[in-house]
Amino acid sequence: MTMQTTTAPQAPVAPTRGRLRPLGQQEVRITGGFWGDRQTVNGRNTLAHIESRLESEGWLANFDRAAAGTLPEGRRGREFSDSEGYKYLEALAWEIGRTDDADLEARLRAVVGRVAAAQEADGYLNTQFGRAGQGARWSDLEWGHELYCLGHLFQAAVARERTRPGADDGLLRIAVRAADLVCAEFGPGGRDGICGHAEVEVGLAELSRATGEPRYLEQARLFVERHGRGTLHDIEWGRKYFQDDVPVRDATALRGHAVRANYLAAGAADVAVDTGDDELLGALRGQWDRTVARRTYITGGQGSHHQDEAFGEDWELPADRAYSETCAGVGSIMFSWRLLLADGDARHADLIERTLFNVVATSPAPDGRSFFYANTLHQRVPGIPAEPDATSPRASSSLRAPWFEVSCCPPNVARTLASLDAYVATADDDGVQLHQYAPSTVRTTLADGRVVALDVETDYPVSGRIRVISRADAAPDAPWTLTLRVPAWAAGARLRLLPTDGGATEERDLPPGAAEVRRAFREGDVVELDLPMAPRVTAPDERIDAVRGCLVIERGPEVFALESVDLGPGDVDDVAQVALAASAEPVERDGRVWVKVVARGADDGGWPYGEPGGGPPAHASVEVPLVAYHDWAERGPSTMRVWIPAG
Ligand code: FUB
Ligand code: ZN
Repeated sequence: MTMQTTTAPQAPVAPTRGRLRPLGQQEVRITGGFWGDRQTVNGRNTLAHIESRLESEGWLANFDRAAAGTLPEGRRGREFSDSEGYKYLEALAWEIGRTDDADLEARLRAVVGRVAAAQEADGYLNTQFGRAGQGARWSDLEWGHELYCLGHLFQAAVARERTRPGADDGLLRIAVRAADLVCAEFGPGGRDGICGHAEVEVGLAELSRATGEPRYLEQARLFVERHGRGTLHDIEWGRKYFQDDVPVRDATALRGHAVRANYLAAGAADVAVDTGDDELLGALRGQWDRTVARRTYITGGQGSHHQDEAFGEDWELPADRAYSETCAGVGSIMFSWRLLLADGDARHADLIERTLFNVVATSPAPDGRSFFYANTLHQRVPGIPAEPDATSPRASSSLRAPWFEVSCCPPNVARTLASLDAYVATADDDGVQLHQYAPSTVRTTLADGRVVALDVETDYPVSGRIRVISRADAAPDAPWTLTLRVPAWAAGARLRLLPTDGGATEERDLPPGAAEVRRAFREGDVVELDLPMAPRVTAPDERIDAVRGCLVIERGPEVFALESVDLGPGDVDDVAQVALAASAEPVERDGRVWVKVVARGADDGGWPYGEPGGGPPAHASVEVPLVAYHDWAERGPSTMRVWIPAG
């Protein structure tokens, strides 16, 4: 902990202390490429799509009914539907910060006005509870989601305040009034309870940072500390579903519902950092380590159980039953980002990259109007396309769907993409760190006044060449340090320094981790990073029983999959019939990754067990193209597998 934040960055997370200082939208901009394209689609299509579904489902109208005093009659949606409106507001706030779009500004103000009208005189805000004919306020902490919804409201208000400080739309005022009520109800001497779905913790902690109100941080701390004391009822999946089984500081891994677990860990990290609770922070680091080592899919996805949307036990990572909810990926990024800011450890940025490319990027269709909720790693039967106007039952859609009865994932993707600039780079007292590679600009001033201006040019992950160009002269006696993340998969990375004054080029090999270049950068100096992008074969730890004997092809940060639309036509049209050929070195050709596979006919034997090495005879090997996992299911219904049996 070396640094005190001075001015709030336009970023979702602004800890008061930490190894790294986040840089916000005013200092870092993604200017195009893989992520820039997705941000554009998000801003142009996804936000409008979300609003139109919030309207057609009646979830925004719930606020109008609350204001008119007619609830509960006509209330639509699940008990947590208010939160989707708040996540939408958060996404709008970041997108307005990014683009200054007048139409989005008007939409945000209109929705905020409807939310404001629904707030009660004492600050209470929820359309599902508290009126005649509804459950009493705070009467169902296990499932009611009242505090969860407010956590999302607080994050939306923080996004607005950080991007448009002092805006007169009233969103921050709504949040503060609700937060004051939460502190009065659940503070010292109040109700000794927690929400069955963590989220209020992370919202309160950030609202405290944004407003300077210490009571909100203290309330977040109380909620974190109350977990694990069994204040919630036991349920069929046990209290670990709510993380109410073990105190946060005593837990050794994330467990239970995967979104809840990650949101709680993120909030606990905020509390630990801002209160100087190193014991708690240490416990969270340990939980992150074990969760990543034993409970995370190769995509970065988390959650192996459909029934309770939960983590499995260590090594329980079945590909065909992967739940890997998109929201759990977002939550994992939230948790990892907070540890990265606290510690500066590149492993946290590695997981963020893996999860961004293989969970967050996988969820939305290219047009940004349909989404994966669960992200299976093995589709055994072709999915059924959802009707454009359909509302799919939660996660049961096997293809992307435009909306869900539980539609937490689409607005979660939207707010993540709209705020993504803030996850690219950070600063410390001696320089700037690049964590994610995208065409981008970085302009910031270090604590002592040294100016850093960088342009990042890259087509990553198409190639692994990243060029960082200095756009400012440092005084000769004022060097600073540029730190570049070398991902753990990037064995053989090389760095080249090309000084603008024609001085000698320096070149060196880089081990994975953080690579530093320290110098008095001159305008025009170039640092070139070359990450090896040849496709590679990855094997699982043998303790992951479900995929023992299978391999994955990866290339850079992207996981690849075999999709049936790339097989056949012929008698081999299903990924179940295919194994990697013994000499399955992947190659790259025509912009695609290819592997040799051997296929077996579809005929069954009478009994699928027998001598080791038996089974139906294999055909001659053929070469097939793979698809980046984030692009699968874009060419019609198909079967798909990420883990392919080794032949
Ligand atoms: O309970 C609110 C959200 O709905 C959760 O985060 C998701 O897993 C889904 O169940
Ligand atoms: Zn979700």
